[in-house]
Amino acid sequence: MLEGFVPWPEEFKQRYYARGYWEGRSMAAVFAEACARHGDRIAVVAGDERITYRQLDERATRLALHLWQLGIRPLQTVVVQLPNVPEFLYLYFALQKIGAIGLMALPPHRYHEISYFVQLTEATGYAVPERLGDDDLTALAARLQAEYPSLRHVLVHGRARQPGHHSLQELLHTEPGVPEAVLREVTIDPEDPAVFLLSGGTTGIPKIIPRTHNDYVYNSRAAGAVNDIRPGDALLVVLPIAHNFPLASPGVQAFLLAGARVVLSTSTRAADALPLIARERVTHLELVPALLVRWINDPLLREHDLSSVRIINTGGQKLQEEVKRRTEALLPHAKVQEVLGMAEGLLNFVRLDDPDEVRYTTVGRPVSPDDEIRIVDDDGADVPPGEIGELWTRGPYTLRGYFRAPEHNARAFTPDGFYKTGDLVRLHPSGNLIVEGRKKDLINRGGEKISAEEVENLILQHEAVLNVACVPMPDPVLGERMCAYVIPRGARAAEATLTLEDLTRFLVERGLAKFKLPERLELVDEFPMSAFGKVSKKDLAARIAAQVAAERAAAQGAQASAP
Ligand code: OOB
Repeated sequence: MLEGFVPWPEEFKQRYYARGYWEGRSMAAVFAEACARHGDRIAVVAGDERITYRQLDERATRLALHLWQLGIRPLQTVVVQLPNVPEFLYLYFALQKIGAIGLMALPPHRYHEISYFVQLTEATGYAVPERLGDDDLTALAARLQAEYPSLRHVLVHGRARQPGHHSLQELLHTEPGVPEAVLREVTIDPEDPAVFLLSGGTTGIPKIIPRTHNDYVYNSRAAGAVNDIRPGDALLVVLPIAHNFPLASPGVQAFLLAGARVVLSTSTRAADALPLIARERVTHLELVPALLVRWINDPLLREHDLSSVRIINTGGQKLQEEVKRRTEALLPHAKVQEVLGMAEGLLNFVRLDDPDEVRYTTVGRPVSPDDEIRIVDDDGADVPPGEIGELWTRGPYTLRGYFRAPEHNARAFTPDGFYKTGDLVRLHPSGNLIVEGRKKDLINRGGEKISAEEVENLILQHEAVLNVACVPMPDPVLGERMCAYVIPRGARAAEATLTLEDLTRFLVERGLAKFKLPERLELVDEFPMSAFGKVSKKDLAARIAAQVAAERAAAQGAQASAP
């Protein structure tokens, strides 16, 4: 077994096999079977390229042989940092065929994060595009190779210009020097990690989440089962493909298992994505709220025929009820289906046949009958039904520990294996969950805790507000006060007229306790985003802290120089 991987205890393994959640097969075997079954159907669409299931499997096999020839072996890690291109998929499945582990880095990661991943996993390979934005990633790869001798192989999407780097496209066009028979000799234990995902935590460097062959296949089967995926359907992959949501929840994996199509988009712009949806008759979207809000506010929405879209999954952050209703008014053929998911495992989906009121106000319920859930108070005691507590979970596809992180694991898991999500939830009478915020998404105003989410929900009801994020700002007296960042509705931030006084009046009229009033309003045109596209409160808090410090320094300077 891989050193640093935390397995499920034996009794749980037995239960998950006995109930059929775990198939005891490698991902390679499961996807090879799907490719054989759906042979000439289209699996992947990328630009003008259409790739059949057979071609997908052939190309992955060819690449697998090259990787083997290079010397990559089972349970070695290859950091994969590629955009939404077919080569991502060839490589993803190629790594599985040789039992190697792809670590799913996101496009914005740079030296700080990647060096940590390489060091911790002793990665032997790193796959990059030639360029990402303004950055030359092959130069970053070369630097990492100089620092980490384990990193022997760099695979480039594009031209390989450094000695020892290999172009993925060239490998795909070259006959490998080893016979296909070597792949039959590769032994893979389905209880081993198949993929390393990254935690979506908004503090610190992401942690590494091992997903095993058994659990990650089940993850997609269970998510697929509640998403009404039919053979002619098509999923738009517009979020970064390396993230659990578009990759496997239900994502690429469930769509390929169903013999459906995945349509790759390298752009999130409405001008690019909307015509693609229309052209490919896309049936399923997976979006973060910020992206959905952008698209439904774009005048282009009315110019394209989007009537093929039946299901819009949103996840990653809370989607406001009002946005769900507006989306369905604009796209009457579609249902919005929210998901509370996490790379660590647990997936909650609203069910398509839940009553509208439940669909609009909850984030759904677990997809597996053996997902165990507890909602607990600060002492770890279960709260009465309907009350707010932290969500703890364990189950057949939820990790038992981050990779090589024993100290963190001691805090993030209970002794009996529940993962402490940090999410504050409560049980709706329907049995679905409602997210009430993050355990640490609090502003500590002189000891009084203010839930950012609670205040945000009220501010969102103001007609001049399109979106809001409340963050702590440092204060010499109270420790923290609350600052509200607002994106105004219908006006650029520079022209908007909303003031803190307006907002305060509005909140007081709604009966908000005085100590929960925001004490500063910042109007902005957009929010900084995390690597995956979630609003980054960490960056907003840093921004206001820097601003407050600068203002204080300026004020002191002015005082010192006053006559
Ligand atoms: C997804 O995964 P991660 O790992 O990037 O982030 C997980 C965290 C959750 O613990 C929760 O704090 C937040 O993101 N979250 C939501 C949410 N969905 C995720 N918070 C409120 N409402 C929601 N609907 O974000 C992810 C993984 C698979 C599918 C979908 C999302």
